[in-house]
Amino acid sequence: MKISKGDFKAAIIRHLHSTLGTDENKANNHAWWKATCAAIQENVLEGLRRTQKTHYMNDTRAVHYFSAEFLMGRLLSNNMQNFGLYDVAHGALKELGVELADVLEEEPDMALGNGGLGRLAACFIDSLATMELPAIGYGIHYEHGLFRQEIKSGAQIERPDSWRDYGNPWEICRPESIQEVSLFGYVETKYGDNGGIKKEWHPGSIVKGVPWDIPVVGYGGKTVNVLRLWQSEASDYFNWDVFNAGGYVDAQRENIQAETISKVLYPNDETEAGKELRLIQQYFFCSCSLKDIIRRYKRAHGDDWSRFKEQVVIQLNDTHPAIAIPELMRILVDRAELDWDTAWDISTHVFAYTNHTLLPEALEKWPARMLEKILPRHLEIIYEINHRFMNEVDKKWPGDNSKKAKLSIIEEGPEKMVRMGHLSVIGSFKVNGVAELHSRLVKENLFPDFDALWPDKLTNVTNGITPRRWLKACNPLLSELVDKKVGEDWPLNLKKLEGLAKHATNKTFQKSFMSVKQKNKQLLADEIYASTGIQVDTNAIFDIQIKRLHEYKRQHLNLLHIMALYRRILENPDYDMHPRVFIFGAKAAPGYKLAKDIIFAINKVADKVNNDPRVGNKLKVVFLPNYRVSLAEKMIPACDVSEQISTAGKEASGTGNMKLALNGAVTIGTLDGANVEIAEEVGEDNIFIFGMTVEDVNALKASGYNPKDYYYKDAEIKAILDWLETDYFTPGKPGALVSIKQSLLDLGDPFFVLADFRAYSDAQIEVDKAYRDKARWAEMVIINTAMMGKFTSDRSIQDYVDRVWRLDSCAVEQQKIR
Ligand code: GL7
Repeated sequence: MKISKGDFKAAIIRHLHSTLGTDENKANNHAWWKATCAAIQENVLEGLRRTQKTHYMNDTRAVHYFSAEFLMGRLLSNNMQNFGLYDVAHGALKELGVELADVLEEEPDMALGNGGLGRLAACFIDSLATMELPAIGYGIHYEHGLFRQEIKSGAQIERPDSWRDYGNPWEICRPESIQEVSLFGYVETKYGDNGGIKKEWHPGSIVKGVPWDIPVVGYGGKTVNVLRLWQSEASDYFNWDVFNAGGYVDAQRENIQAETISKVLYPNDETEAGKELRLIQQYFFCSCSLKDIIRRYKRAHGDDWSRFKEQVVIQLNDTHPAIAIPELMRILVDRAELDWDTAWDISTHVFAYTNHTLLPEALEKWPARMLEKILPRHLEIIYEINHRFMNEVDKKWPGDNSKKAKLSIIEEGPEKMVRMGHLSVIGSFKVNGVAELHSRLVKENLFPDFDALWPDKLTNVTNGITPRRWLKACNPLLSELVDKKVGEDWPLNLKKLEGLAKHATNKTFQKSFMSVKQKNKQLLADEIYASTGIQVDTNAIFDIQIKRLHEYKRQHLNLLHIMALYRRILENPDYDMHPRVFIFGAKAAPGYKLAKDIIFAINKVADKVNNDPRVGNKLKVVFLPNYRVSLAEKMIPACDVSEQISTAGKEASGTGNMKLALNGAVTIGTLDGANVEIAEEVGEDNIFIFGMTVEDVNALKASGYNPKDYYYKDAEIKAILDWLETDYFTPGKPGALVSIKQSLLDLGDPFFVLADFRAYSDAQIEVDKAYRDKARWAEMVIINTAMMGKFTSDRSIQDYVDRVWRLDSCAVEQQKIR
């Protein structure tokens, strides 16, 4: 039963009155937002109850997605879409004199993640619910998510994010499912009468994990799964037991402030934080989650562990939750008193691990000393896992000590380190990379010996994105057009978009498609003006690079090219190019100096270019502050050219590349990550591929790369880099931008920016040419949208189901929509 506009209106008013204690005359947009959420939440909770009951009755096997990050963004519009209530809500609010668009803007983003890895987790739980798969997301209920970025005089300033300061209407606290987590202390070895030994961990500190559930509504509103996030609190009876049992003063000293554990998200992307608190965060949420899974399992199976591996699969989203492996072993061996082999058999049939990066600085390693202090029993278990594994290595490569050293979980050196990647591979039954190229490099370069040892363990699952958020919700105009051409079920079957391809050369359809793009560009232009005061021409090419700021992503390659264009215009006022607006969105890790310098440089170059009358409208540069999911939703539909220009071999997959192409942008990119597969899908005529391949990069590295060769041979490169040293862009402050030049010349240009510059610049000339041919461009754009079917996260999830999880969907009785 569909809810009517009248009923929905009544529900909103009812919540204004009795949930919020206000009324129609007093309510501001925030109150309307909360009341609308509450009205939708009625449906959400009914769906949740039905889903949980169905899963319980059917005793379903479920996947448990362990992730330190879930970058959810806003939920109201998504939940309305998924229940098919968007138009109803829009109409109901209109009759109340309220604009839905304004109401939606009230919702703070749930930014409990850094970038692609966290957003992938959010897309995956959307697909899991949509595909009616029994699944739970497990993570951390950070009080502060990723910092809010302000730009002051061109520089990034970090401000705290407070996403739930005024209450979050979606989350439900579940005090009935609180867990206790132990930390610190020591391990006692007890000798039994029969000669057996037993280990007992006497923790030095205990904290409480309080679960908050965020319902995850599948498209169609049938299955509502949950994302369960743990918040840390001081334990009630805290250390009395510990204190009395051990009687030692250290218990107090070791006690960290319990609340700090879930206080903040580490703002680093692709770098290992390497901090004690970070390890505690990881252990905290893994321990709570495992105990939660076991509690649920025991409700159905009591102490019979034999079916555990049939019921439970746990996906480790990168190594951040890898400590769950020894934690499950500890619970099974020390608590449930299973023998080691039985416990290991269960464990290694439960865990699977996704690798998201090859960057060495992101591969987690913990000092053994730190583990010993925080999790003394887990370190012992890791040693035991490693000892047995080394025996296995010895069987395969007898007497080969260098193999052992290479494969060991323990890295010997001045400081003994525990390699969490190795632990994850050894403790999992499947390991996957996130795009074809990346998975090949995982096999060939990162874990070749593991691949030799277990040839079936390493596999690929190419990433995907949810088309519900990343086309249907964020681009209503294009969605409507697509509906008319291919029918309305493409959000569930994205391959249907291929039906657009046959219209790609149709003039009328080209016109409609490009008119949608033009309208979306106007909306973004308004947003740009509102947030930066910069006026941009919507007839210009909108060229967008949105992603975390990192040298390997090469925003500075983009910047050097912008400077080159600027210089060409100054040298030749008639320089022939179609007007272009370069738009950036990016946050830099607060401690990443060069990344912050690049943001500063972009803003300084923007100031100059945008205010130089000699340039006119030909060139504009915009840095939109505080890039986040909700801003991405506004930028992506308006993009003409998508910048995916990482050094080949460095971007594991990328997912922004998929979102932009889906919304009718043409990619300029390297053969890296999922760009390779995007190129396969759209065909080489509909993408601008440039620059070195992974093999080229390796060859150049081997032959000895010297960036100065490019500096001295290419006059334009030299002029641009020298320009950075003057005070042209920073009047009165010469040298303010010099760190970029230094990184490229004196520090060896580790990401081959100069080596790829000319190829990039040439490719941009091709882009310019193609755009000026309106018919050709429209065709390219349409083909891009048409051929993105592969990149729905539903396909990724189906690959996980087939290759990793062996999971069945479970139909939940269709709820009444109230
Ligand atoms: C990342 C990769 O860098 C990115 O290419 C990939 O798309 C994403 C999801 O698989 O994972 N790995 C990583 O450590 N971060 C990523 O975004 C932070």
